Amino acid sequence: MAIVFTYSCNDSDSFKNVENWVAQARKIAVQKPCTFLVATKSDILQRTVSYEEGENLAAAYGMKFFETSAKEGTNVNELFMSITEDVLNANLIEETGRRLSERQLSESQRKLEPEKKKAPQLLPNWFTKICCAG
Ligand SMILES: Nc1nc2c(ncn2[C@@H]2O[C@H](COP(=O)(O)OP(=O)(O)OP(=O)(O)O)[C@@H](O)[C@H]2O)c(=O)[nH]1
Ligand SMILES: [Mg+2]
Repeated sequence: MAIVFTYSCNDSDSFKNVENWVAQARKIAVQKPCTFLVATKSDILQRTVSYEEGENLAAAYGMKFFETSAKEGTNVNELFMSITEDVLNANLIEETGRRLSERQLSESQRKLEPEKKKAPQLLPNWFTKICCAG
């Protein structure tokens, strides 16, 4: 799962709102998501949120940070590649963990179960009867 939090470089209110979105997301996320902080409209010169402010907030939340521009196409592909990569890796780690714990569980269950297999018979019945009788 991935969650992308966005704000506009020219809208300080949208930047301040990120905190609220993060709080909302924490309430509803069922698993640990891959999280991204994305600034939009990075081409605008009259910006009110600096690159450093965005970068610092992302670091504080442990998110990856991208400044993008839909107008100029800046970092759009990079963002989607990063999301795809992180989600695939997270799925792989989760799947591997699940398989490992399944294997460990079945191994520990096998140890708890009494030995069901009959011990191999080394000597035929007629031989034991004759030799061990009386
Ligand atoms: N300069 C610039 N303008 C953009 C960009 N993306 C969208 N806009 C403009 O922003 C206005 C709103 O467009 P939307 O498609 O709603 O884009 P948005 O990212 O949701 O932006 P807001 O609605 O303004 O928060 C339009 O006038 C778009 O042309 C961008 O990357 N750079
Ligand atoms: Mg819009």
